[in-house]
Amino acid sequence: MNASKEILSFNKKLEGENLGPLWSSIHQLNTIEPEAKPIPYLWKKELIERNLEEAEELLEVGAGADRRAVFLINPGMKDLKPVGWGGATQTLYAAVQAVKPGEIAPSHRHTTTALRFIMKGEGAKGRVNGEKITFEPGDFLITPSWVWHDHANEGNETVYWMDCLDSPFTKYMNVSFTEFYPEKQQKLLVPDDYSSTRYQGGMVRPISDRQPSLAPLGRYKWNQTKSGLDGLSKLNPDLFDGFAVEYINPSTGKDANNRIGSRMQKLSPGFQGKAHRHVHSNVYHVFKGTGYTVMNGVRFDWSEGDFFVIPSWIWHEHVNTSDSEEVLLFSTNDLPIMEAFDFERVEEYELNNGHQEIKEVFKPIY
Ligand code: GTQ
Repeated sequence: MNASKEILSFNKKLEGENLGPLWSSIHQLNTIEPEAKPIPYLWKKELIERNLEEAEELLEVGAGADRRAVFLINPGMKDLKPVGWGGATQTLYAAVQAVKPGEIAPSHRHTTTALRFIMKGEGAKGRVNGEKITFEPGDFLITPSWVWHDHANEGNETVYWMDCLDSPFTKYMNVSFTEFYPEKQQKLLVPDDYSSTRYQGGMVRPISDRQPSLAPLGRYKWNQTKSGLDGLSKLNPDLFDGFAVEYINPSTGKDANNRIGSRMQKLSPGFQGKAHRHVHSNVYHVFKGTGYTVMNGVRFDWSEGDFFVIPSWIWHEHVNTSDSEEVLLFSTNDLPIMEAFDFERVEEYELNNGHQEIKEVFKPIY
């Protein structure tokens, strides 16, 4: 609406009295489409590694620092305090954590929910909910809301993994509680790798789990995820995402982590995905391979170890640029939250046989 001088000064007076003029704000409140603060962005492996190495020199985990992790800040959220609400997207926090041999990241629990994808290094042992869990590259782990967790490196090399939490969401909802365990490491209550042993079959559940629980399984081994992908790869790929699987809670069939979705997807050599956009947002980690993702007409080139984000309602399509090597992408998403509130929508790109025109190439910081 074209506001007169009188209306504008009335608006100003209202705001001074902590009231809002709906006649001038209604179109910003009821937007035609989401107007996301986070933007499509990519972080190079080299940039993250260089800074983590510096942090490895600078601080010791367990003696001063609770965790050594460098998190991704979406440039569009930078003005939110503290430090962008730790947001890679509007709901998802993502980081790379490094634990050196002998270090123990002390036990705590929080309402914010978390998951990890192991990138590099052998010897990591996590304690989650009274269970000691061994994790290796390619493994996926969950530490759900309000469950004690601490991490140790009992090996000879630094271990690196991706953390993903829903902290921007819990921050926004103002529901972030944290508690510290009285000792550095929690007491073990069950045999080592207990939950993976119980769910070893993959397709059958212990009879006592007829009533579903939040986190019956703590760790998802890489070879089982790979086997799922290998099976799918004998069939036709999804036009947008290639061959993709989701990590699930084996007692409910829903997402492994109740508030964060997670996937592993394979793009066969030469795969050229079609474009679509959806309300849920994603954080991607390139586990293997090289390629690019076009987001709203900008090409983001990636290779092994890089991270990139697809915020809400951004056109995107993935391409594997190699004609011999496959691409493996690990990703997390806020689809469980979007679905819980009936927010999810998906739209396919109709023009140009489903492919965007590339107008620009993104230049990352190295
Ligand atoms: O390992 O518990 O990257 O609490 C951020 C918050 C990791 C963890 C993060 C956390 C953790």
